[in-house]
Amino acid sequence: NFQKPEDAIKYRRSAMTVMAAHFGVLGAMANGRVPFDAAAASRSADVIALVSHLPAAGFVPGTDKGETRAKPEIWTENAKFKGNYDKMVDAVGKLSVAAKTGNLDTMKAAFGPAANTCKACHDDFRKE
Ligand code: ASC
Repeated sequence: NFQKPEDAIKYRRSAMTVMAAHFGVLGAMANGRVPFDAAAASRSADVIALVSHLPAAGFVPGTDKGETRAKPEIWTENAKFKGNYDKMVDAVGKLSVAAKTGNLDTMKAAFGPAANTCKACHDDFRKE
């Protein structure tokens, strides 16, 4: 799938960068920094839900060196990593459903749990 280890690293990081940008859009609405825009929230949540499936393919063995903060535990505790990952995909799927209601409080209620799944995996599997 990838020619070189750095290609896999770049791929997964790029996907997570896209996710973070759209989490930023939703976060700004959730904390009131920008007015709630239901259509924009729905689009951002859809991007996150779609792109959430992509980083997994980039975590190929032997890609814990170079431009990455990936911990070796991703591979030595791979079942735990996959469990965290699946919780993230599930939570951002729920976030996209919530964002489509057009109700800010509903989106906010799903945003916190989704962000927590990002944080949980970073705490366990990402170096400072
Ligand atoms: C983001 C981002 C993360 C998560 C995390 C949630 O927007 O870049 O890593 O949300 O901060 O706590």
